Amino acid sequence: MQLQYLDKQDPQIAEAIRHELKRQQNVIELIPSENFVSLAVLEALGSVLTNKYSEGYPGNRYYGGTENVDVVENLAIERAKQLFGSEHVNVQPLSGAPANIAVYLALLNPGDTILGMDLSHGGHLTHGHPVTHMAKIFNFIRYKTELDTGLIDYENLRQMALEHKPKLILVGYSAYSREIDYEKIKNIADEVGALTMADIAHIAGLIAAGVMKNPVRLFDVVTTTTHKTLRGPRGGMIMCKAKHATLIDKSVFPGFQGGPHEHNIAAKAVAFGEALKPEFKEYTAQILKNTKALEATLKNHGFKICFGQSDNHLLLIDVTPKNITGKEAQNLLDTVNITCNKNMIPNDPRKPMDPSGIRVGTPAMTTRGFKEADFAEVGELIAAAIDNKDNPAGLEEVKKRALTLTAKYPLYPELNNL
Ligand code: DSN
Repeated sequence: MQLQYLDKQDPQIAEAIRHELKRQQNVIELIPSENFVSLAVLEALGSVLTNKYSEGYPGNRYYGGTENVDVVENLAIERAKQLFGSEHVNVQPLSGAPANIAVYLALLNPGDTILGMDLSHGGHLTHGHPVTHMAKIFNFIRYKTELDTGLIDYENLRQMALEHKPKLILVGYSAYSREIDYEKIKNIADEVGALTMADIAHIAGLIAAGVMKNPVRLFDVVTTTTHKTLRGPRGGMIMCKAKHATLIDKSVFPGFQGGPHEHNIAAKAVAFGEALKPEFKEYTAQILKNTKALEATLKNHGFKICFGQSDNHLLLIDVTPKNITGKEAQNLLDTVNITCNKNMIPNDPRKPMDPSGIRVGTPAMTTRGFKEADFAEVGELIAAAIDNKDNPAGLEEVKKRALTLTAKYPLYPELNNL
């Protein structure tokens, strides 16, 4: 990897970067929120745009010399509008949590009630988990899924909305694998006079490509990160109806953030440009096929898939019937070059640092070129690793098979041996 300046000036950091490249090349990456950006995105991220301050918005900045960052930010906004069909876009949120917080602070007052999904049912920390600062400011109430169908319990959600009169109803999840009925949520919100917000961080790429339902035209506000299925740099974005534009923009800056990270916004623009191409639709369709292939193999091996099945890019698996915990499974899979994350399952009796489940997803390895047969093999490897958890020779065999798969689809070969 070409790190000519770092090699001379800071060899420790250069070495860590090289090791991370090797790690990414040699593992089957199944964390559903991770992906591999293009070299063009990496180039934009490492550009001189990182040097520039530009508080404000294109055409209306507090600093001089912003003519080039205005071009960059306008391109990011226009491409995002085209991708999602949004009336207004703010590309400045530094990531998903700041995007969500900026929306709450824009549209609500302290003490207002927000109805969001329970974390163990697939929700997200920033949707009002008691450990977050937002839970001290707003009154979060949590709805759940139906355990028998795996679907959101819309009738219960409606009853909760009627009882608690939320100002905002929040959908969008980080471990929930089913499609969302946005129309139903919108109807409930209209019945109680609530605003609607969807956090589509995980499925943004699938929505942009049209392989999952799009809430952007229906909902008041939609937030997302840009680095998951959307395959851009780490970052956030807010889309909203034109009537909320001023409040949202003022909330992001100057309300909550300072200078936008224009190198990152440039990388977002590059990724949005990639997502507008026909190949991206093929990529997202392949993500869905690959998830189904992985799901089928894991079901054949007796794994319990939470919510019944997956309609998107991820699977939440209760591993406890296999006499292993989520933490043990994550650590075991690490030893055979398969990376996933431990995860709470609905109504989990265990604790977050050693829960009952693992969460796996297909976006990253689909980027590398994996097809259904490869993901069927991944399912076999997960099952074989857990079956052989006390058999070092068996685990060694699984690791060899994992390395065969990663070698078949090289990652960033252009960066090797430079
Ligand atoms: N950390 C992200 C995820 O893994 O889902 C969400 O914030």
